[in-house]
Amino acid sequence: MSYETVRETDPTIADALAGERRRQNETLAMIASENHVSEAVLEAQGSELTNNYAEGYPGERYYGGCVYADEVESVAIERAKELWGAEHVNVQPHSGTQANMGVYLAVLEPGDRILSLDLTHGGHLSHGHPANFTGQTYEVEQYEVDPETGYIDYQGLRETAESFDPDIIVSGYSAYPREVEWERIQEAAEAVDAYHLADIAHITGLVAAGVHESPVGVADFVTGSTHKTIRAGRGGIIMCDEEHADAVDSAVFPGAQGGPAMHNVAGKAVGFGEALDPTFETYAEQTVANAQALADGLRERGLSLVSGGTDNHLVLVDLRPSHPDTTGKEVEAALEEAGLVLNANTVPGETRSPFNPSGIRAGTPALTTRGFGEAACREVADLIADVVEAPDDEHVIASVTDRVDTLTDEFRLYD
Ligand code: DSN
Repeated sequence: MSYETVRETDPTIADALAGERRRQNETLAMIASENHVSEAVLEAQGSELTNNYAEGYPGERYYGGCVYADEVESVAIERAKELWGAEHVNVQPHSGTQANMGVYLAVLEPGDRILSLDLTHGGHLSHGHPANFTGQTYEVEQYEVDPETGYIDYQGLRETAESFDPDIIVSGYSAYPREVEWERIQEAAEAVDAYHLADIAHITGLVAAGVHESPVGVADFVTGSTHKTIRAGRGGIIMCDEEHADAVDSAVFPGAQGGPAMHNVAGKAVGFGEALDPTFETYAEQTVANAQALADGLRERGLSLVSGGTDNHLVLVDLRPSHPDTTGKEVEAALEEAGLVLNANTVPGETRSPFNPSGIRAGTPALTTRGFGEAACREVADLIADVVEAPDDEHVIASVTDRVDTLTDEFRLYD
């Protein structure tokens, strides 16, 4: 895509758009929740569907002029059903949080009880954090990871469920590097007659490709986002059985949202189509292999990983054992200076603040899209370790910057 037309009318924004393209091309995106979509998805997202008001669902809109919106949304739904094997899919949520909101509105009343993983242990704001509508609308209790292993404490979850008696148990996480045992959480939910929402926002693509066990058909509701390990552009998605279809659809529209962002739904349709190609499975497998290579490299350099490694697309480094005086924010800033973009993250048993926590989170979905394999990810592990060891050393930052430049030249992104 070129920004020539924007440049004619709005040079300020054209400069910012070109700058962002350059930034993505010339740095390595290792934020575990980010990826790079194809030019086809970008084009669909920039289409005239942004002008269309399609309140309602295909064939049942509140406005005229929805003939192509109907076609696009129906195709997105059918492709999603094929990818994840769900009976019912809603592709309208604007984000993963909006998808979760749709589920809560569908089955909870204000004051009902949510049991979810603590944010500092890998959970998400929309699972009941006090600063989020969920923490303000519902009563929330949290489970944790086992402090020794870093794995979900399934037994603790079960015991908390029995004492707290939740209306819904939320599984699926934002900073959890291990495979999730959906069945065990489902058993806990059934034991206390609660719904089970599996939020697979981070691993939507891994699940679609069969690289991570699927909660579809296990949990009552599965939500996801469409821009992390699947490259379908920014947005959310809800999957459920037919019995919950009407409640979910009404909760999304008119319950939580107005008109759908049909240009984004078009991006989802195109991205889902790309994910149905057999090459997507190879991409997902490589994403996990790359995360494991990254984990191996970091461990070999003496860094401590929550849970000791990874089964998915991300690693979570706890800086405290190896570098007790270095914070996640310092490392994030030094790495960004060198062209490696990831985020500071809380770790289980966090002793600092969420804004300046003790860990860093790194993911491989975007690197894998660029064509990285395990050897390049091992090299990135070395670069991260170099910076962690000397975040204030300008010679180290300069040397890492040179090596990042070589990698971005070798693994090219957008033209
Ligand atoms: N903020 C996203 C993440 O980085 O995990 C989740 O919504």
